Amino acid sequence: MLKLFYSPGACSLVTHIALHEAEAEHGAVRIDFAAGEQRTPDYLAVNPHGRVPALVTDEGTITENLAILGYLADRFGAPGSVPRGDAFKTAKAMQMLSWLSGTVHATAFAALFRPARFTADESFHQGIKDGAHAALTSHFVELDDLCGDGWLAGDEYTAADSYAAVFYRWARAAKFDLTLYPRWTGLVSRVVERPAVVRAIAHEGLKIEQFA
Ligand SMILES: N[C@@H](CCC(=O)N[C@@H](CS)C(=O)NCC(=O)O)C(=O)O
Repeated sequence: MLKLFYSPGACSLVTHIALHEAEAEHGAVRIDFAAGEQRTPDYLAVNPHGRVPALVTDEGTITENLAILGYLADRFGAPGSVPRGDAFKTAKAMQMLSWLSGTVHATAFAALFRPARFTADESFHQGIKDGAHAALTSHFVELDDLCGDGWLAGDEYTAADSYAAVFYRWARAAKFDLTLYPRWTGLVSRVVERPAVVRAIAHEGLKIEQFA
């Protein structure tokens, strides 16, 4: 059986949602960041990078959200991961996911929440956070522009939409003014109406109101 290692509300929620969308039988193991469980020898044996998500399969362990989403798409072909069967649709979903994961998450959010990843010199941390705040503000304007009445990557619901919902909760926690982004807000309300999303959020002990 598949086993997902996750931390509540972290980017692993994107893969957790995709597992629920696929109705894939799976177990879920919570990693408590506050207790430093991501850095224990037991967890580093699962993911040497000390990050979530990690998905344990019968064939071995897969790390990195985008790799796990591709695996779920190939195995289950359900909405909520990456579209399959149309090369252009796949590429557009991957384009969006790569931007969300590689730029918005790995540079801007990481700099805001984890400036120590960029320098150990604490005297630079506030400057890094200020730069991250400005970068995120510009990313959010772009994200809002990309949101229409449907989904982010073409006409199908994909993991890009659930990633955008995860970011929305982070942005709220970081006290960004979300009223500036009505189209993004609308997208997130459509995402959190989905039964699979409701189940994944409840499983992680989170509340829908944190996303709306
Ligand atoms: N590139 C990785 C990033 C994973 C990542 O950064 N996960 C964060 C949670 S959103 C994490 O595990 N952080 C642990 C830490 O900062 O100690 C992916 O897309 O899976």
